[in-house]
Amino acid sequence: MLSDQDRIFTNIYGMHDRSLAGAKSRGHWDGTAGIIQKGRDWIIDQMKASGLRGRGGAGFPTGLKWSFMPKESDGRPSYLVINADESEPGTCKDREIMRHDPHTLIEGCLIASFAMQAHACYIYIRGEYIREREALQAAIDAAYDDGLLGANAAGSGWDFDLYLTHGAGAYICGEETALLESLEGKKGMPRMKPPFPAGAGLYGCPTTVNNVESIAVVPTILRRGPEWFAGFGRANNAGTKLFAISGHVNHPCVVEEEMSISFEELIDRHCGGIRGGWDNLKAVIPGGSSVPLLPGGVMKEAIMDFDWLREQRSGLGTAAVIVMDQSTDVIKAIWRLSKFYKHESCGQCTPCREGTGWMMRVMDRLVKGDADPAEIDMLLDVTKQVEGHTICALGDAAAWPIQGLIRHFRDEIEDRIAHKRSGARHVAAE
Ligand code: L3W
Ligand code: SF4
Repeated sequence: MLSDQDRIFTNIYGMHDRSLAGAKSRGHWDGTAGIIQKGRDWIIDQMKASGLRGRGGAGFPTGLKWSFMPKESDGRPSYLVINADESEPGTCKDREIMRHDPHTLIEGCLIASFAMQAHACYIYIRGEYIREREALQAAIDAAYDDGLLGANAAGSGWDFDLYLTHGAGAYICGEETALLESLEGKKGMPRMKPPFPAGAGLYGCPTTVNNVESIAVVPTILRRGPEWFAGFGRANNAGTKLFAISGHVNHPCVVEEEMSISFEELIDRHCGGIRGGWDNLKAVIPGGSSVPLLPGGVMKEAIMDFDWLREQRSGLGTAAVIVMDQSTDVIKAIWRLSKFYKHESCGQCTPCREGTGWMMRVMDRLVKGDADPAEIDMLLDVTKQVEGHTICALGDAAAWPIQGLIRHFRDEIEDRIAHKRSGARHVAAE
C-alpha cells in the first residue's frame, strides 16, 4: 500500500497549482543540473537498477532500452520521442499527467534525452487531447522562459529543445514506428522491426520511443534513488504505477499505487468496491483492451503486475482496469472491441486487414446467437492465424480478447446459440 509521501505524481487530481512555481514547490526541477552532470552512464545504470519497465503496454526494461542507443555519434543526431498518443480503450493515465503534472514529464524529457545524447525530443500527443496539449504547451513555454529548456538547459551545460506535436485520431499511430512515420509527415503505418528505432528511428536516426509515464517517473527515481523505487512491488515488477480503473466500480478513478497490489485492495481502497458487492463481479480486462479478460473468480486472487497477469494468459498492459459486473454481456463487450480493431487496422498486412474483418463478422453472429456452434472453434482458429503473423501488435491485440472470451466464457456463447436455435429471444448487436 502506497503512502502519500511515496507518490511520484503529487498533483494527479489537479488539486494543486500546476504552474512551474507550483511544480517547484512540490520538489520538481530540484537539482536537475546535478543529476545531468553525473553523466550518461550513471543515469542509465540507475535506471537499470530501479527495475523500471515501460509503462506503455509492453513492459520492456527502460534502462536496457536506453542502453541500445549509440554511445558515439556516427554523424546522425539521436532523438527521444514521447508516445503520448494514449488511445488504448480504457486507458487515461497519461492524460492526467499531462494536464495536471506536466513538469514531471518535461523534466524527465530533459534528463532522458541527455542520457541518450539527444538534443531534441518530440512529444506526440493524441489529437483528441486538446486541453492536455494546451496545458503541456503552456508548461513547456514556462520552462523555456525559466531557462529550464533551450541552450544550457537548467544550467546543465546541455542544449535541449522540446517540441509538442499531435496526431489526428488514428489509434495505430500509438504503435511506435507508425508514430515515427506520422512524425515525419507520412501516413501512420507501422514499419517492420528490426531495425528497432534505436538503430534507425526518426528520419533514419537513432531514436528511443518511450511512454509518458515511463519518462515522467525518471526525475523522482534519480532523486530518491533506484533502491527506493525498486522497493515497491515484487521482483521484476518494480515501482509505483498509475492504474486507470473504469466500469462497474463505485468510484472509477486513476490512482498511483504500488505495483503488485492485489486487485481486491486496489478496488476496495480506491474505488469503493464493486458495484453491488464482490459477488456481483463477472469479469475484468486488467490492462487495456489489448489483453484478454479474466473471470471474476481469478481476479479476486489477482496480483496486479506484469508477471502474475501474464501467468494467467492476460497482461498488465497499460494498467487500464475495466471492471464488468454480472449485468454485462461479455460477448457484446468483446464484439465491440472486435469492431474497434477492425476499424483501426491500417490494412497493410493481409492477416490483420482480412482477419479483423473475419473475426468481427463471426462475433456479429455470436453476439446474436445466430451462429453454428462449430463457428466458435473456427473463430478460435482464425485468431491463431492472425496472432504472431502481422507486422505490428495490433493483430495480436485483435485476436487475444476473443481468445480470452472463448477460454473463459465459452458456455455463455454456446448457451446463446442454443437459445436462439430454440426460438428464444436473443440480445441484438447494435
Ligand atoms: C531494441 C530489441 N529495442 C524490443 C523495444 C521496442 C519497443 C519496446 C517494446 O507494443 C505493446 C503491445 C500492445 N532491440 C528490442 C527493442 N525493443 N526489442 O522495446 O517492444 P515490443 O515489441 O515488446 O512492444 P510494442 O511494439 O512497443 C506495445 C500493448 O503494448 N498495448 C498497447 C497499448 C497502446 C497504447 C496506446 O494507447 N497508444 O498504449 C497494451 O497492452 O498490444 O503488445 O520500444 O522498440 N531487440
Ligand atoms: Fe497495419 Fe494491422 Fe499490419 Fe499492424 S498488424 S501493420 S495495424 S495491418
